[in-house]
Amino acid sequence: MPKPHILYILWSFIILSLLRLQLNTGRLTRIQELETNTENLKNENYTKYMNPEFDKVYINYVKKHNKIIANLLASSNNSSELPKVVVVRPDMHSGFGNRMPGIICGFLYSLISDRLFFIDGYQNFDNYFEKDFDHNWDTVSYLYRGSTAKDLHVNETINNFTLVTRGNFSSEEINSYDILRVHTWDYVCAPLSSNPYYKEWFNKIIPDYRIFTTISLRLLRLHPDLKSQVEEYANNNFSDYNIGIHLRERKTKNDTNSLMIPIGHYYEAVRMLMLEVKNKNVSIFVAADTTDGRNKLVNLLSEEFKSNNIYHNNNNSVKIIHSEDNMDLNNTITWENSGTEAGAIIDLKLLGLCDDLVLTYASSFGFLAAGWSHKASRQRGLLIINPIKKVWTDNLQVIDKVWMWGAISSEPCMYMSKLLITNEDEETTRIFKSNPLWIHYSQCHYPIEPYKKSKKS
Ligand SMILES: Nc1nc2c(ncn2[C@@H]2O[C@H](COP(=O)(O)OP(=O)(O)OP(=O)(O)O)[C@@H](O)[C@H]2O)c(=O)[nH]1
Ligand SMILES: [Mg+2]
Repeated sequence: MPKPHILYILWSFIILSLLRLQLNTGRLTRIQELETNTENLKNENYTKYMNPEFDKVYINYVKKHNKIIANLLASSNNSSELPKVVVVRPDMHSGFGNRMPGIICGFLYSLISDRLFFIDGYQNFDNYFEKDFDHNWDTVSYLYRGSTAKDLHVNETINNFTLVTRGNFSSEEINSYDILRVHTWDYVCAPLSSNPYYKEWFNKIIPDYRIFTTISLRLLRLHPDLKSQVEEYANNNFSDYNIGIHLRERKTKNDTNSLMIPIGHYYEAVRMLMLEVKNKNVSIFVAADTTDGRNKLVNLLSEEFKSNNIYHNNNNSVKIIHSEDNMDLNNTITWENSGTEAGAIIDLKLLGLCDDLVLTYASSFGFLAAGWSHKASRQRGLLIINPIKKVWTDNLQVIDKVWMWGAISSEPCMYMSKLLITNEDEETTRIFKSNPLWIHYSQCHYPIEPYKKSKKS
């Protein structure tokens, strides 16, 4: 039989080991949590975009959502009262640039109106994003069959801009609806940050007005499989300094979308940027919607930085890179666009990791890349090339109407802001313009000429 003091030593050893194990497990969980929260992408320390005030709001929302839904679905629940909700129905046939803005708007509406947030009809969402709470409308929609609903946005047909810009989402009228619905391609919620009812909230929670970035980095976290592909690509291909280009050629050929962005203009923008880059290893990352267009641009750039390098005095090494090789495949989800969903989302994230971005107003894809990024707070203005109308001429040598815009923010534009300014009453327009970003929000290609509704008094 061991002596009592040996037993004591043995017992202390077991207790200490258990304590160490618990400490380590605790630390591991915390590290894992941190990693998921900050997206451990290349140059994490530089690219971290943290907003602790919003994080608190988000974490509380997640807890609230999970608790309410668990109660609602519990077999013991016999209350007939349903939680009020915001439901976003993204247009799956359009691309990421047209799907994500509405999702971010819907979540913002749900936060300020104290409603639960759901997404309706996003096939395979879980393959691309990581979820903190179940926002699939299918989970609860059967309970809402007899419920009252109000459409806040239905593309260009219905847009309640007076409500968004200066209305109260907690009013009796709005509260009388169980469901607020959002169906849009646009970043239509931008004027909410002008709304006097919510000014204080924004000033406290998202004071820099990077609303899209703040929300998207929490709500639309990349799926770990895709995240590791992005990390691997960036680790193997990105350099000290990265310029991202988004080339968009394949626009549909109707009146409003008959837009052309000359490849040469992207090249000119990069030449301008490179004037300021010195003593660096540079990567120029080209994301494009066609293989042909991408190859043309890659060739132009390669030629520039090989034999005819006017920047050799700047002592840079330059390599031109791209990721997506499936642009000749048919995307079965989006109409008219090619490539794969995974390829597009990887291109989006990689663009977002770049130090400088050259984009075009012809595409919301690039704007999304700029906003959906930890680098959003560091990027100097995006360089945005205005598309030109195809009918003008195909001969780029005679084009003299060229616009380029260095944007002040990484927020997406709101193409319907021009409609708001043209059609809403004076007070709504005045309040919208109290927003420091109103000019930025209003710089979009579409509609080029805002159509006029009969003006309200
Ligand atoms: N992989 C990849 N896919 C792209 C790229 N550009 C466009 N696409 C594909 O084309 C789709 C374009 O749709 P959006 O993202 O909505 O962009 P948009 O140019 O505003 O499109 P519209 O508003 O419909 O004219 C994307 O979702 C992708 O599927 C690119 O650079 N890389
Ligand atoms: Mg678009």
